[in-house]
Amino acid sequence: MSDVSTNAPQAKYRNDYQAPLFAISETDLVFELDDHQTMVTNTMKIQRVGEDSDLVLVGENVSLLKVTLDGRILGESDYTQTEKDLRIHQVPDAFVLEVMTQIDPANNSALEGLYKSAGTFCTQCEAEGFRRISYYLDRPDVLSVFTTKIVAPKQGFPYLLANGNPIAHAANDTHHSVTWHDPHPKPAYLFALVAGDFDVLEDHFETQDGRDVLLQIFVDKGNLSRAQYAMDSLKRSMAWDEERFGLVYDLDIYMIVAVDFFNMGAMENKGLNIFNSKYVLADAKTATDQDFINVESVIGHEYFHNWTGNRVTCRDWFQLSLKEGLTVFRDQEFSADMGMRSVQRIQDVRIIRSHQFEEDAGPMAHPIRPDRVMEMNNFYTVTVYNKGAEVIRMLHTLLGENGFQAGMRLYIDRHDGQAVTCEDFIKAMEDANSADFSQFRHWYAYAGTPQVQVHYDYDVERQEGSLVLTQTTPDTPDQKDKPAFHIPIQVEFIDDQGVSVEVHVNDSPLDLIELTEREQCIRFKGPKAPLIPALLGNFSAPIKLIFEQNEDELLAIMRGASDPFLRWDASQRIYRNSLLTAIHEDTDVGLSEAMLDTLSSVLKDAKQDAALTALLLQIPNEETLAQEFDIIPVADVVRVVGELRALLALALKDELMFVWERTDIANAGLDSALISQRMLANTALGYLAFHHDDAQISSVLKQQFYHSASMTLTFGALAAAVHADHPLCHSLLDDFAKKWQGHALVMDKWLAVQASAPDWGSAERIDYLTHHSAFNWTNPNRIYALLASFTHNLGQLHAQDGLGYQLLESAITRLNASNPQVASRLLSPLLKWKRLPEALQTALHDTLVRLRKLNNLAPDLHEKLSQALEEK
Ligand code: B3K
Ligand code: ZN
Repeated sequence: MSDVSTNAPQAKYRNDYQAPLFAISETDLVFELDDHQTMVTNTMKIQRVGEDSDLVLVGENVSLLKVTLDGRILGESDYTQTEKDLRIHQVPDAFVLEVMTQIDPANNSALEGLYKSAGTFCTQCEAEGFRRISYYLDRPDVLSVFTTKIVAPKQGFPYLLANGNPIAHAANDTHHSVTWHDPHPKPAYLFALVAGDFDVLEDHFETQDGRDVLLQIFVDKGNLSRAQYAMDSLKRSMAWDEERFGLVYDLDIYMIVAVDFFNMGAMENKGLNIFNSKYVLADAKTATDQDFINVESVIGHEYFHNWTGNRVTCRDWFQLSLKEGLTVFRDQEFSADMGMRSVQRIQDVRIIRSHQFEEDAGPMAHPIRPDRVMEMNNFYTVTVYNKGAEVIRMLHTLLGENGFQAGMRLYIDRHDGQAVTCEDFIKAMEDANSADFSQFRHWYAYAGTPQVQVHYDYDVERQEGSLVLTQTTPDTPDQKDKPAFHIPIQVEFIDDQGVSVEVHVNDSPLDLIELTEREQCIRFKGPKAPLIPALLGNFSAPIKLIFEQNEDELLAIMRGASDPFLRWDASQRIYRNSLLTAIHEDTDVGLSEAMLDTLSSVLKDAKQDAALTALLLQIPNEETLAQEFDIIPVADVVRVVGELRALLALALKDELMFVWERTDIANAGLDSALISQRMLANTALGYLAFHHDDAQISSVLKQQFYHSASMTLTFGALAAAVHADHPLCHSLLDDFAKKWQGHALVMDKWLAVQASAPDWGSAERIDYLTHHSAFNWTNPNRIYALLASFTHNLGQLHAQDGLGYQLLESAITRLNASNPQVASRLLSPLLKWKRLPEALQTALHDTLVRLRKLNNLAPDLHEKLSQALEEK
C-alpha cells in the first residue's frame, strides 16, 4: 500500500504530559555483542507508582525473544506486542521483569541505539534511541540505577566501556566481559556502551573537594597526539565549572570516546561521553583554529551537561531547552572566558541572525519549549539550543552575575536528582532573586522573532531626549496575536566627539532599558551636544531592531562605541544598506568614501584588535541578506554580495596586503594574538584573491598555501582561491587532495570549500564529488561537509536550472531509507519554497510534493514536509 496517510506518525503535545505509572529502581543489562545478533538481557526492578494499569514498554526494531516476570516465563496471553510497544497485562505492584531482545548493530545505518562505527560498537540513546536496544520506559522522567555487563570477543574488542565504575571482569579463551555500575540514577537516554580497540590518552584531575578523577580519551589507534588538545580542554572545563559555577564532578572516572560515525557533535552520557571524532582530534597540521575552538567548546558543553542535564534532567522532551539552552549558555561563557569574549559574542550572534531567525520565520518555527512534536530528533534546533541560550543570557543580563548564580544554586539544590521543567528553572531564578518573570516566560511559550521599532529624538538645548520603542512579534504557523515580551535592551550613547557618554534617567545612568509594554517611551537627560544612540549592546535580546540611522551615525558608532558588538553591528548595517540600495535601485553596489576611509584606517591601525578588524571586514553573506526579503530575489542577492566583495578587494588592496604581510605564517601557536592575526590574514587573502591577474597576489596565495605551519592558513589560502574562483584554485585543490587523501576530517574541508563556493559549488560539481573517494553516503560528516554546505550556497541551491533541487531530492530520498536524521537536516533549507520567485517556487514545491509521497517516509521528513506543505 502506498497510501501515505495510513501509517502517518502521530504528533505529541506538551500539555498531554502524564507522570509515569511505574518506576524502575534498578536496570541490569547484559550485552552479548555480535555484529548481527547482539543479545540484550534487560532485568528491571519495577514498582507501580500510579494507577492500576498494564505495564507498557516501548521498543523499536528489536526482536523479542523472551519475557520473564518474577522468574516465570510469560506466554503469549500474558502480553500484547505491537509494532512499537509491549504491553504486559496484570502486573503486580512490585516485580522483576526480564526482557530478552536481539538486535542487529552492523545494519543500523540510522546511528541510533546500538550501532557499529567502523570497527567499534557504540550507542546513541538521546532522545529515544534506547528503545532500539530493549523494551523500556524510554522517557527522561524515569530514572534508574544501571548495571551493565558487556560480553565480547577479546579479539578486536579489548576495551569494553559503559557508564559509572568498572566492578567486575571475567574472561575465557576467546571472550571477555566487564561489568560497570553507575551509582547515579539516570534516564535511559544517558545510557552508553562502547566496545572496540583504541589508543588511550590518560590524565587526572583533582576536584576542589579532593577527588582524584581519572580522565581517559579513547581514539583510533595512531591518533593519540591529536587528542591532547581535547584533554587540555577537558581539564579547563572542569576547573572553570568549579570556579564560575561552583559545580564539581561526581564520579572517579570520566571517559570520552571518539567515533567516526555520529549524527551530531557529541553526547553527554553519564561518565562516558561519545564524541564525533571531529570534536576530539586536532593538531596544528590538520585542524584550523576554528576546529580547536570547536573542540574546546564541545568538550566543555558535554562536560557541563553533567550538572545541567544529567544531575538535573528534563521531565519530558518538550523541556529540551532546559538542559540545552542552559548548557549552550554555559559553553559560550566558558569559551568567552578562555578566549576572546567579543569575537565569541559576535560569532554567536551571527548564528542566531543567519540560522535561528530563518527558522523562526519558516514553517518549522517553534518556541524554545515546543508544544507539539512528531519526531523529537527534529527539535535539536538552533531555536532550542541557541535561542534557548539567548533566553538564559537575558536572565543573566537582568539579574547580573551574582543574581544569576544565586538562581543557579537554588535550581541545583532544589532539583538535584530530579527530572524537571523550564518552569522549575525560572521559578528558581525568581525565588532566589525575589524577581517576577511572569512576562519573561513568554520567551518560552512563543515562537517568532520580536521586532522593535525605534524613534529617537534629542533636544540639545534642553539636554533632553526620548526613545520610543514599539514591539511586535510576527505570527508563526500555530500562533497569532502574541503578547508583549519582556526585552532587555542595552544602550549607550556617542557624542559629537565620537566618544561614548552617559545619559541619565532620574539621575541614574541609563544603560539598560527593560521594554515590557507594546509601546514605551524613555526620557533621559544628556550633555549639551548631539547624541547618537547605539542600541542592543552585546545583542542583549534575540530580536530585530528596526532603527533607521544614517551613515554618519553608523560610522560614529563603528568608530566610537565602547561595546565591540555595537561597533561590528554598525559595520554590518552599513554593508546591508548598500546591498539593499543596489537591489532596490538596480544599480551597482557602492560604498561611501567615508566608510572606505574608516575601514582603511582600521586596517592600518596596528593597535586595533586583528580579530575584530577581520570581523568588521566580513560582509553579510547571501543567506543573511536573503532574510531581508519576503520573496528572495536570488539572482540579485548573489550579484550584489559578489559586487561588494569585489569592490572591497579593489578599494582596500594596499591595506589588505599590508596586514597580510604582518602575519607570522611560520608560527602555529594558539594564543589569541596569533589566532586573531590568522583570522585577519585569511580575511585579507579572501579579498586579495579577487585580483586574478596580479602576480604578487598569486605568489602570496602560494606562499600561504604551501609554506604555513598551520592548517588555518593552508586552508584559508585554498578557501580564498576557490571562493574567488582564482586561476590557481585548480592546482591548489589538486595538491590539497593529493596531500590529504585518506585523512577524512581534512578532506571534509576540501569537500565543504567547494560546496560553499559561489562559482565552484554548482550542483553538477557536487554531484560529481559524491562519487569521489573522499565522499561516503554512510558517514554523516561527509554528508554535512558536502551536501549540507551546498544547502547553504544560496545561488547554487536555487539555481535556475533546478539542478540544485534535483541533487537534494535524490540525496534526501536515499537518506530517508538509511539515515532519516541526516536526511531531515538536509531538508530544512528547502522548506522556504514560498519565499522564492515564481519559477523556483514551483520547482521547489514540486520537489517537496514528490518527497512527501515517498514510500516509507520517515517521521523526521513527514513532520517537516507536512508543515511546509501546510497539510492540516
Ligand atoms: N544531547 C546531545 C544531542 C543528542 C541528539 C539526539 N538526536 C548533544 C548535546 O547537545 O550535547
Ligand atoms: Zn547539549
